Amino acid sequence: MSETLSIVRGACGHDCPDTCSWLVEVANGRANRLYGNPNHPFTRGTLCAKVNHYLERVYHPGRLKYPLKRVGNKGAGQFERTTWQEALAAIAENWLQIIEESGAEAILPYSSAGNQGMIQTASLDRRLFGILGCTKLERNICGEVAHEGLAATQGNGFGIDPEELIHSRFIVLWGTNTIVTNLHLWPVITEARSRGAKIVVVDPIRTRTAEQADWHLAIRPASDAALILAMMHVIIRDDLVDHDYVRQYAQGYEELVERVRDNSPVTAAAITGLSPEVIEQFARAYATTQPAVLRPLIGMEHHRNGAMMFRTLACLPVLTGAWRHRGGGLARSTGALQSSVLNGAGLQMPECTRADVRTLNMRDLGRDLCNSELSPQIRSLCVYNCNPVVSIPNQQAIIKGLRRDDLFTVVHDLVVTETARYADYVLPATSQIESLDIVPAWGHHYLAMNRPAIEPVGESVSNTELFRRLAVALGRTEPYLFESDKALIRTALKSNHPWLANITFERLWEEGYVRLNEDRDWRPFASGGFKTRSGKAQLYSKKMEDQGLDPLPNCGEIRRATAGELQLITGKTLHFLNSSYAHVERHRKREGRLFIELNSQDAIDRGLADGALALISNNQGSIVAECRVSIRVQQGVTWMPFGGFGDALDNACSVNTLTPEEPTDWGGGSGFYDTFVNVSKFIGAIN
Ligand SMILES: Nc1nc2c(c(=O)[nH]1)N[C@H]1C(S)=C(S)[C@@H](COP(=O)(O)OP(=O)(O)OC[C@H]3O[C@@H](n4cnc5c(=O)[nH]c(N)nc54)[C@H](O)[C@@H]3O)O[C@H]1N2
Ligand SMILES: Nc1nc2c(c(=O)[nH]1)N[C@H]1C(S)=C(S)[C@@H](COP(=O)(O)OP(=O)(O)OC[C@H]3O[C@@H](n4cnc5c(=O)[nH]c(N)nc54)[C@H](O)[C@@H]3O)O[C@H]1N2
Ligand SMILES: [Mo]
Repeated sequence: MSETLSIVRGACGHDCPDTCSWLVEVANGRANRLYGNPNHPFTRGTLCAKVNHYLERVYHPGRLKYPLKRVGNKGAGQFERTTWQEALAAIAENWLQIIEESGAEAILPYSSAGNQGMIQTASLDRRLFGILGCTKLERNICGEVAHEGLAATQGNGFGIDPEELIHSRFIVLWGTNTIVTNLHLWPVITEARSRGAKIVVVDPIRTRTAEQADWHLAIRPASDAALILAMMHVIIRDDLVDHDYVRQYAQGYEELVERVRDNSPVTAAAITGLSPEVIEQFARAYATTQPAVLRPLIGMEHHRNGAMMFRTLACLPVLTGAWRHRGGGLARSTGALQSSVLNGAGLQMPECTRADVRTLNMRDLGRDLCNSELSPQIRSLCVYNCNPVVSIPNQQAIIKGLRRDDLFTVVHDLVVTETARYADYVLPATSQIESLDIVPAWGHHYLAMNRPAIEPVGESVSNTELFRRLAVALGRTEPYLFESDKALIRTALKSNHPWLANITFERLWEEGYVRLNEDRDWRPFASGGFKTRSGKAQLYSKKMEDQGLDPLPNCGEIRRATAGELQLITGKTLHFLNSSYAHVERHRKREGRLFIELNSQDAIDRGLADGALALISNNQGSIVAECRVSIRVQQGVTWMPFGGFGDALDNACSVNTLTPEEPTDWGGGSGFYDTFVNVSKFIGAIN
């Protein structure tokens, strides 16, 4: 029999800035190879340490092939196979009863960006839960705080195209570990370096990226705004201001001058742990080298004062006029920009949702599930595109809530995740090579189409298909709840934005990816154009003043450890993608046991040696991890990997056992990194 071999163009759907373009070789219905598409200008044919082995995820023995129904206790992970028909009927019956007895707000749909394809992230789900009147979810765990912080100064969260960094001469990677988390930007940066650019990293941890940089400023956590205020002090004192730019395009310069007068490098040194000389040198180098670009991602936003740090950071390129220069300014997520081009509202149809429906913040899941005073109490949870037991703060509260006998939990995922173990029904989801989508990127300006390469494995269904089936089971008849994936994609592309002109479904289908139509040399704020009410950058913000906030940039509330405690930073790892891949042996082996990195002095003070087991605890819970004495961390700060290390040490925990539901100053995010812990020798056996 002759083989039918085809190569199918697709795109990675993981929650990552790179959105790699890939090719899948399929023979007789089976994917045999998946590799990077060499033609994609940004991802250039390379995939990351995780996605290089994506087919192990697709064909993993633990992959869910049919719906499961719980037979054991919640958390025991005991399920039996059931049919789609039975599962859907049971879910619909349960939900209709809840709606009748408590109202639809007692149902909480809970999702994030586990699949960041546009229609699989947010389309039919929003329409269905909207029309039912279920509780709305504030999805602020990633990106929103940074966006809101920048918007306070700029009016929006836009920045330059990261590919434009090639033109930069001074690149500051500010709280981002590019080599691990944003791999394909690194070649752009090294190319800029070969053309003479200097690479600076501002990070409390000596990350892989910091090691590769020309200059690493090992700042104390959450003190960045103090550094930035002192930089502005130097820039103003030494008259390195672009007065012409500031006069034309900024508001509040005089007030800013007053604000930074006392924020000298000496003052900032005491807060940041950097020497006054380093701060002086950094400020002058930044202001006198053009084009200079700031590249922050997630690091700063996971602190209590996250939004204020971004608001303050955004003042720098205004003061120096860096926005004028090609490759200058600030380059953060391109997500908001891509969203503004595409027709997300057309997909989600917010008009389906009543305005008076309550909203809960995803950060507070544990607290809300355990809160019997909530009116109405959460009686059912529907989780998809997310694994909150691993990724949301206060893990033990989430688990306690999920154990409630009177909570009906449905999880749709590819495997029985840490969250799914507590579900009443677990429904099988397709992988990226089994479903259709368009995938906007938050790390560049290309829009991709992901074509399905194989049939769904087993009885798995995509998110959109799940919500069509649920709509039928619930007896809904509105045609917009049943739109096909192709129709949804056409809706997403239906926008009058010039950057989308001539970018059609057919073209994406044929070419796999298309660059948005913007001018290569697009400079969002070269000549003003800030999206604030006045059209000017807000060094002084009347809007913030009206909201009762400080109208000027400041340090925000910096939390510090009390005696004996250490500040715990948790971050992304090379072989896991957030909570994902922990079940794949290869990746698990590479990441090894859960560990904690301690500075040598902090280790000595606690009688801990390299390789010893440490007990890490605070008032929320405790966790055991292997101690690594490390030069990466400064005294007073520790680092642990975030991800599904679960039973690596037989203690079914993630670092989020220790992180509190600390809200950020504004933007609604989580102060994950303002976690303080006691670390001591672990005595006893692990059971
Ligand atoms: N302590 C600490 N906590 C953190 C962070 C940190 O740095 N430290 N980072 C935070 C950040 S930035 C983020 S973005 C979050 C990420 O947190 P999550 O969104 O929970 O993590 P992911 O692993 O990206 O995706 C979640 C799930 O989506 C599933 N999934 C993938 N594709 C599909 C699909 O098509 N359909 C369905 N139904 N499911 C699918 C995956 O299998 C996975 O189980 O974690 C946050 N939590
Ligand atoms: N391999 C891999 N890649 C990923 C992910 C993954 O899990 N694995 N996750 C994806 C997701 S969802 C996201 S959001 C991105 C995130 O991409 P990054 O933002 O690069 O992610 P992190 O590794 O959390 O890096 C944040 C850095 O900020 C530092 N930091 C912490 N606090 C402070 C502070 O107060 N000031 C400063 N200046 N720095 C600070 C941390 O030490 C860390 O090195 O990565 C994406 N890419
Ligand atoms: Mo994220």
